[in-house]
Amino acid sequence: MTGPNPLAARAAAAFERLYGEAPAGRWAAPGRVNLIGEHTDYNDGFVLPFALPQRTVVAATPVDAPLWTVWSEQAGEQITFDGTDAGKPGQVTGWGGYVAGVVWALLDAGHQVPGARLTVVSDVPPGAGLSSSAALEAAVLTALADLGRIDLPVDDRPALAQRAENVYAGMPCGIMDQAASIRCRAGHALFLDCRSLALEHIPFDAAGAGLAVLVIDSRAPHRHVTGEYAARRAACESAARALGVPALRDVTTDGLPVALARLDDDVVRRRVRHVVTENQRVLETVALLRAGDVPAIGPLMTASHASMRDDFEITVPEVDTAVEAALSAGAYGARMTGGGFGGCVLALVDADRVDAVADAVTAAYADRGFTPPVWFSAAPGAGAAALP
Ligand code: GAF
Repeated sequence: MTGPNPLAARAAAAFERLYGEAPAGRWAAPGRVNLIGEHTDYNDGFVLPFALPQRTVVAATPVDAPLWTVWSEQAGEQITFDGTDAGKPGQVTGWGGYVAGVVWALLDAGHQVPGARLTVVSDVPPGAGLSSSAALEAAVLTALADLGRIDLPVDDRPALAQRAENVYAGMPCGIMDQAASIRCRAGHALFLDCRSLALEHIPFDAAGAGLAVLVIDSRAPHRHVTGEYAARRAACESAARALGVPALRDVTTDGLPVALARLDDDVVRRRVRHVVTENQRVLETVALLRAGDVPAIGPLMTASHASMRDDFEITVPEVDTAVEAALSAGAYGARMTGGGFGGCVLALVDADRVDAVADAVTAAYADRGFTPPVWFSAAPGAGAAALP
């Protein structure tokens, strides 16, 4: 990171105010958007997220006891937990569960975890589907690994943070968000094979192509997100079992008609069709970006949205409206990003049309009586790291 970092300064100032000394260090981890590849991660498939400039900063100092004291600016509260709390998944709830979950996952993997005092400051909006929880997990994990000199290769960190969320916080997510927050690189999207965990940094320079990625927060109230997410995951896993494959990743687009014919339930057929076609769209998007043809990914984004709306059934009227209005206003492509049932829409637009497209979405929202959207344009930022 270059230049002054107001988040880091706030985290350090809060640390001094609360604990009466300067922190030993500061660490940052970003939120993410996913360019394409939704609900493919837990099907052993492909994803293509990039890190946002918005990030979570942790200031921390080790202490000599198995005790963690954590203050969060966004939550406006301080919590404390000990080794017994950290040892019992679900014991610490709310935002603190992501912190305790990381301690639990490190202990469970056999590491010596230092007790610590921490302050957390973030500009990743919570509840907007931009992976604020993964950013918190990644920032805390990076901090504790450094403070405890824990020998934990960066390749192994996303799965550890995912376990914190799956087991401690009880959210059955895939690995995309933690991998994005930990492994992304500035100027690149992260092409991740969620089966082998092989990854490739794909240059993604929308600005260089005269374009921008507009991120529109639909402001839709989240509706039963965890339950619906778990239901989608269960449907995919039962379809894979019915088809006799380890995961839906193993159904190819060529093999899709035969696979669909073997499934009785129309809902399950549509879930499978989404996953199989979405994996293919990720591969095609990566090929276009490798060829330097950024505008050409637009139709794949829009097709991904239609698949999430019609086959996976994870969109809501606010996100569909944002996509339609962005496309009508000239976007090359638009799609919901993240788990669904609210959250954000990405629109690929000419750089000089950002305001016009955002205004068109705002006007469409006003027509339908929705809470006005908020938006920003985003370029790929860096993954988790210690700050100078
Ligand atoms: C959420 C989950 F946390 C990810 O693992 C991923 O499944 C995503 O929804 C959908 O692609 O962000």
